[in-house]
Amino acid sequence: MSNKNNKHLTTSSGAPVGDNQHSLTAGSRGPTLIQDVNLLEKLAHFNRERIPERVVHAKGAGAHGYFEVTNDVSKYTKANFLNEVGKKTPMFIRFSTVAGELGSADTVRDPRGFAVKFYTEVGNYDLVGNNTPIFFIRDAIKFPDFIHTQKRDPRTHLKDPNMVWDFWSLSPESLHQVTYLHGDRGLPATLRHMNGYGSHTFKWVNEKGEVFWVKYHFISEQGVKALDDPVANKLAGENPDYHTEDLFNAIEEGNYPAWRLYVQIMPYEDAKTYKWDPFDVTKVWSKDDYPRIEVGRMVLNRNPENYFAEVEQAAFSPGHFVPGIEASPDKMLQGRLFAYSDAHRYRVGANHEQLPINRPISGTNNYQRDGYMRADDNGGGSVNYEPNSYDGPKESEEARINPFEVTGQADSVNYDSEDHYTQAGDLYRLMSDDEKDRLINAVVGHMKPVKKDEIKLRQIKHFYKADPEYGRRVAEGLGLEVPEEQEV
Ligand code: HDE
Repeated sequence: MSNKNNKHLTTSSGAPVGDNQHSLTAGSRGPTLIQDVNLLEKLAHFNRERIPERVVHAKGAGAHGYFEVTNDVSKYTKANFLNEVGKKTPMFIRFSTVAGELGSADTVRDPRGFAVKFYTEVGNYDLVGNNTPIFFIRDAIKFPDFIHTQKRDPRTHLKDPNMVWDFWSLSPESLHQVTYLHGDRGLPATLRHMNGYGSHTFKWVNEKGEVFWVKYHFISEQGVKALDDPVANKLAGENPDYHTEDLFNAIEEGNYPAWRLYVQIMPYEDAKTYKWDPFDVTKVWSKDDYPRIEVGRMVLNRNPENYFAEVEQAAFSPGHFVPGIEASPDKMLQGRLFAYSDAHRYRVGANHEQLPINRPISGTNNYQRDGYMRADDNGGGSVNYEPNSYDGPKESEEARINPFEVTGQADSVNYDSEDHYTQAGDLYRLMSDDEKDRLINAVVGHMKPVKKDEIKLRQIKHFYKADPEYGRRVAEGLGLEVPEEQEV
């Protein structure tokens, strides 16, 4: 009796199961027998079904699709998957909220993760971004503290706006993203109606070794639409999986969502003189200075067959580069280069990249061996060290990173500029009147429960410095005066 192509129920060791409805007992009313190994296995495996949820971005939805090159950008990068118009690369995306736990609601005010894995012919390239082009902080060392304020109060186990606004009011670099978050982009109508951004500056290197700085923009072909607070709050209660369901149904019905990928390209030397530090992820580059150039089109056309296997186990890392794409000195990006694979080794295991969803279609060839859950042949009898005289895999010249100058002293230093107000004010002034109304309502609603006026006043000062109207309207909403204008 082979289990191959018939429907015999088996244990996880492949043995056929005699009875899956009744535990084995001594007599009809006797105690259960420990030799009922199917019972023991089922209960024991059930206890181990959950793996640790992501410490951030725990709630998410994923989809498969393809990326097609629509414009030749080979003069900027030698990246293989971008080197021919019409070239298609399979990809997988995972959208997510940031602060909520695995079972939390989709329609909360929060940035949305926008993590793309390109299964290229020379390894996986992961672009792990958000639906905002910027971030709250600009040094990785502040991230655990920032996330603590986004999660639950250690005593009450409740979300606490006191922590959130205390941290933001003492970290003025957050003002731009705080404004973005409380505007319409913080409440996307669906995952299909939002843009995605790499956020950081990355480095592109072409065949000649010329280097360019680049920022990625995924522009939704569905357009950008937002929910307003009352609708979002109602949905959070009635259908906490509203975005997940919408994405799944759209793809199931053949209504494939698509995004156009553009890049902003900055010549290497411009970084030294540009008016904004191009490696400060709380700031954008003006599109007037560096217009967007089209690269390709991403289409999502296949739902996961199994959520846990494909979405829960997906492991993205900003450190998954391919030749032609490299890191910039952005301190947040640098910190992320360690954090993601470290998180996956903890959450999914040392060999998480052997799981089907993470496995590169280009295969792997290295001297790494053993470790938990080795799911391949572990290199068989092949040589497991280098250098060796046994024709083991060798380095590839084109994968060497492009050497670059470093200057200055080793030190813990701040960025050059503390102007966190110009770009936040520009964003405020770009908003229509009704979006400004929604923004002020969202900020006031979020700040109202904060107990200490000191925190509120400190934050109002930041809003005021971005735009006096912004500050005044928030102060009014909170029944406070803008601190003495000359103080600001
Ligand atoms: Fe993340 N982030 N992050 N993040 N992040 C994670 O990786 C981290 C940051 C983002 O769908 C974690 O697997 C640090 C910026 C997305 O699986 C973790 C810093 C941006 C996802 C982690 C940041 C992101 C994550 C949590 C400060 C947008 C979900 C578990 C330097 C550009 C990916 C995990 C998915 C997930 C660390 C900041 C986006 C802990 C240290 C900035 C989309 O590794």
